[in-house]
Amino acid sequence: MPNQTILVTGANGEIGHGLIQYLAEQDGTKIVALDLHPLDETIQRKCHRMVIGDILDNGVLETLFSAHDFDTIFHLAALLSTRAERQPPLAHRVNVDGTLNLLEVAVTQSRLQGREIKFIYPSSIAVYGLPNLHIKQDAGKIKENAWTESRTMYGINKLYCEQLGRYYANFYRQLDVEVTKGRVDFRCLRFPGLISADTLPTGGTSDYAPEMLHHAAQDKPYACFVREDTRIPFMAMPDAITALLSLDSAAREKLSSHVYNVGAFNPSAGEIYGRIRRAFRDAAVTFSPDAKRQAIVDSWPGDVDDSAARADWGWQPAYDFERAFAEYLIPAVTRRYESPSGN
Ligand code: AKB
Repeated sequence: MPNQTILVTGANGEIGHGLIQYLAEQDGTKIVALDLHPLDETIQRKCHRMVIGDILDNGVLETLFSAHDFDTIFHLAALLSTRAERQPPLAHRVNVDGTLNLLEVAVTQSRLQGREIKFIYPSSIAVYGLPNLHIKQDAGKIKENAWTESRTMYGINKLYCEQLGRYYANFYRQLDVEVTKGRVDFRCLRFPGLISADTLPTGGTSDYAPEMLHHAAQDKPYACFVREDTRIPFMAMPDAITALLSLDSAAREKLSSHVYNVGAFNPSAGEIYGRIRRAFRDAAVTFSPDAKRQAIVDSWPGDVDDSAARADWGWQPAYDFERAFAEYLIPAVTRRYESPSGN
């Protein structure tokens, strides 16, 4: 995607870090980063512009969109599932109102200029809600339109925003007398839990996997807040970035949906611990489930059916469970904590 102007919201978050590192290597790409907090030095210097501001502040968004003609928006800003459960109205404001604000400025810009703006939106396995463990086990790989009765504020926010995106892409102001050219090309991925060697997530409920790894690499004990047999899908961060970029560059006529599952591997918490212990022999993990967070993870699928993504735009993760740990996570996390700055 050479010579594009790209907006990344929530730029300082986990996905933002990985995405900006990659985008910065593309010739001529101008990255405009928006976050509530100043960006880490490592990614700040890769951006054309950094704006410290809130997606809930229409003034900030209007100023941003009057200064730049965006080709693509990666809307990553969100409050994750555990945090959202603690502050539901705030989660609704950030996750839903924030997304609506961005869709609105995006569609306004696209209509004024008579062109399309791509809107890439990470959703989550949190949109699913399996009622109990028996059903979860029997359900196997879940398709996009099954079991979407989430029990979390975050999952419900994401599910609704998927629908908002579909509306903005296809039906926005459908009663207007004049048909205005220009639209939002909304494309969404439902991510599993993500594991990065460079950053730790904050406020999620799949955080036990990355937390276990980062604690072990620092020789710190870790009390895992879910049972050993807990199973949900995960993905290594490089594959998450690949998924976003592949969906972004897919030809629109190939896309049969606005929303796609993407999967990679689905180990139990005990299997994750076993793999970590092969690399860090002294890793000290105890399992002390927190019943409430456990119930959330138990309601998420054990695996997802991502055949639509594979068929439509060639989704294929590079990292399975073994390769993710052997070739990416263990070496990178070891380097990270060996270096004096911890970076
Ligand atoms: C969370 O735990 O909230 C996120 C997610 C599964 O979307 N990592």
